[in-house]
Amino acid sequence: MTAPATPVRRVDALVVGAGLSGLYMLHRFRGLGLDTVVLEAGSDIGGTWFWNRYPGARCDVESMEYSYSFSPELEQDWDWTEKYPTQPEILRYIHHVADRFGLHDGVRLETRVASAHYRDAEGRWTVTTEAGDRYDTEQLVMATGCLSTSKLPEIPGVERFAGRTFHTAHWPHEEVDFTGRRVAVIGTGSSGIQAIPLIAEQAADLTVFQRTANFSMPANNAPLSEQAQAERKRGYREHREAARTSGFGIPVPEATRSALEVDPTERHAQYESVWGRNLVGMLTSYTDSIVDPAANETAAEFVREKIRGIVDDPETAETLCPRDHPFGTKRPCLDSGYYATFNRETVHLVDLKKTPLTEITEHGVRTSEAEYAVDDIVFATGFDAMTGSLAAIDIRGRAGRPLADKWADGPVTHLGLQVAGFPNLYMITGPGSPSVLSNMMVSIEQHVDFVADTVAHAHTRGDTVVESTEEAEQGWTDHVREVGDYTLYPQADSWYMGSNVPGKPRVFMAYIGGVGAYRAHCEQLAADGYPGFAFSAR
Ligand code: NA7
Repeated sequence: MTAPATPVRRVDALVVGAGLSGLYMLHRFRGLGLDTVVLEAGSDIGGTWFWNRYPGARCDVESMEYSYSFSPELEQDWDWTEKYPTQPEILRYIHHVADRFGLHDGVRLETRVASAHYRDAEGRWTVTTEAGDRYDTEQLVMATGCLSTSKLPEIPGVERFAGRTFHTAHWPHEEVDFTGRRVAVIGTGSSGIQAIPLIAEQAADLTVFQRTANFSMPANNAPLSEQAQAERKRGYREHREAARTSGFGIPVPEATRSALEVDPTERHAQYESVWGRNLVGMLTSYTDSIVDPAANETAAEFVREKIRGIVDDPETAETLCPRDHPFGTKRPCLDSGYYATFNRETVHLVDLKKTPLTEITEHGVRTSEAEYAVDDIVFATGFDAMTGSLAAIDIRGRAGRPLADKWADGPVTHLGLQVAGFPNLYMITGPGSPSVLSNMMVSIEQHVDFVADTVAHAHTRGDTVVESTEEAEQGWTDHVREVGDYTLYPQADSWYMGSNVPGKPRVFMAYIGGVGAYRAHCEQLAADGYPGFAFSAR
């Protein structure tokens, strides 16, 4: 006797991921009357903010900017407590939103999607979970996040280590105590830079293994005063509009001059005025900050001076000074006491550029020069960014073509939203959209709204299938590359370029044309009847 096949559940729309984008997509699709299910691998909603619970985990966009704008009542009712929100506070906010808009019952937790196959004849997708459940859906939205598939260092021995290991992106739910322990942290991106000062407060001894020195600016985080909050709330609508039309999704004054045409004293004063206040301002102080190496170097050297001013030991300070990539071309960080942590006697820095990691041993971490005995290892080694979570699912479009095959040389997309040959498949903040080069909330809402509006438009026409054309996709992919090549971004070995994952094609995966220009382009397409999209009925 064969086991009966799992019944297929037929829905209008299936969303993968219950983070900030998946939940808003659910809300919008329900508003269109679509029977929608969200499948979420985690045991609770929240996406990035569910998983990344390491000490010091905090958003480096201000809380009053990093929040939904779709509901004026929501933004008036919710009170943030700090300038930059902690992970627990963002998670509480996400739960508040899910409660308020009745979203919980649309989400199936602990459900990881294994495959999604398009059925040409019917114009529908079959989605199968790892547990073997099957869904038949017209619309399929990948709200899988840009930074959700974590990576470990590519060195042998992790399983051999006798002590405790942690990855910042899979932190335990219970508190981890490092008191009295010898700890290694590998990785100095945003996660490492946020966690290191707090781990150092507890650990008996902390060794930081740095492959690339990063640029970081003090967050100067503080409680949000009632007055500041009330003031923003009074002008919230205008502020949101300014964010939507800005470059990075955070309103800043527009630069008018080259960094090289102002005298050094004035330039220094300008950097001082944004230092510790506005990270985007450091990138946008001058028209050529991110396109001209000499202009960029003025900002880079300003940060190095700050590092030398904080770190007592000159050799350690030099090791912490980034020199191998232009300022801003790897994600610059915000910190709370990161550089000063290296003034503690119990904290040591190992430069992996000089002495590379070779293996994890039973007792600790070995480099080409020495073995460091530790009790705990914290991997702050980042993610297979932008494409990792899509690659983890067996996605097949028309004629059974795998997405992996289509993207063998790097992602090609139309607007970072769709892929030709994969009808009705949408990505929220996918590669080729402003995504990680913007305030994610602004980009998420724009993408979700565009998807909902496009689906509604198709249905109004009596169509059920929307697919980007090959020409539109090629045109957009070329445009993303051209705009990227105009900047210094491709010069860095960054996760924006896929360089942190061995074997990944080296392609600049985000759109740096700005969220305002991107939004205007999308709105124009919609106003013109969606050129570059083919509509049909099944
Ligand atoms: P990141 O920014 O990718 O940082 C990962 C860090 O781990 C970075 O310093 C890496 O060095 C380092 N790393 C990665 N692999 C290795 C190996 N094999 N050996 C040594 N060091 C390694 O991830 P985060 O989690 O910190 O932050 C991700 C984003 O989340 C952040 O940008 C914000 O947008 C929020 P590398 O620089 O690759 O030389």
